[in-house]
Amino acid sequence: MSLPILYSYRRCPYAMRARMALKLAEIQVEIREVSLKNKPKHMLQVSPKGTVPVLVLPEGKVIDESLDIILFALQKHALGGSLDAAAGALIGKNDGSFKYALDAYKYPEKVQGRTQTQHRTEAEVFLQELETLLNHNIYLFNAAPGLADIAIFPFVRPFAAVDAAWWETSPYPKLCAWLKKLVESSLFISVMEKQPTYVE
Ligand SMILES: N[C@@H](CCC(=O)N[C@@H](CS)C(=O)NCC(=O)O)C(=O)O
Repeated sequence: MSLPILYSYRRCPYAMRARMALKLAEIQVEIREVSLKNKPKHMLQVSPKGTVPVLVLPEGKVIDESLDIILFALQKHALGGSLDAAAGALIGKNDGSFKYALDAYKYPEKVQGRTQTQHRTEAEVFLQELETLLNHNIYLFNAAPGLADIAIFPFVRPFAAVDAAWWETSPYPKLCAWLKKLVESSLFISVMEKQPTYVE
């Protein structure tokens, strides 16, 4: 039987969280590493919006939003917790205001009228919320990594990398430790293995 196909891009945080959820749920997939500048025709045929990740199931069903791929994986495996209201709200903030602030902090020249530090300060509202949660648990909602951790940390990782010296001395020590643990986890390391670019 043919495997589901996952169109993916190694460095995309949305694709990272989809790959991690599928791996945790032990769902085997054929990963097709795409070039974002030259996307495979089949991928664009099944999902014309042209973003990764895209999961194509053997019966033809297409799931082209990373959170929907996580939910699909969740049906097969508990992934350390359900997508309850609290996790859903936190992921919503991550994908909304935090992602916006992350992009602006990374590329401040693209946003007029604000300094890089102002963008960072905006992002810190979310960082503070994560730090507060981590005062209660080692991971966001639990003692083990769960859905929210997987969905959010691929975005905190590039945030930390913008100014590593600031990050390491920032007032978020629990968050720094959380990020380090997740980045060093065998799960993350395994989904970051390099793949040759898929040629149709
Ligand atoms: N809401 C989508 C966002 C996915 C997304 O924006 N992926 C980026 C890469 S990180 C992408 O494919 N961009 C299209 C492009 O760069 O052409 C999801 O969660 O799957």
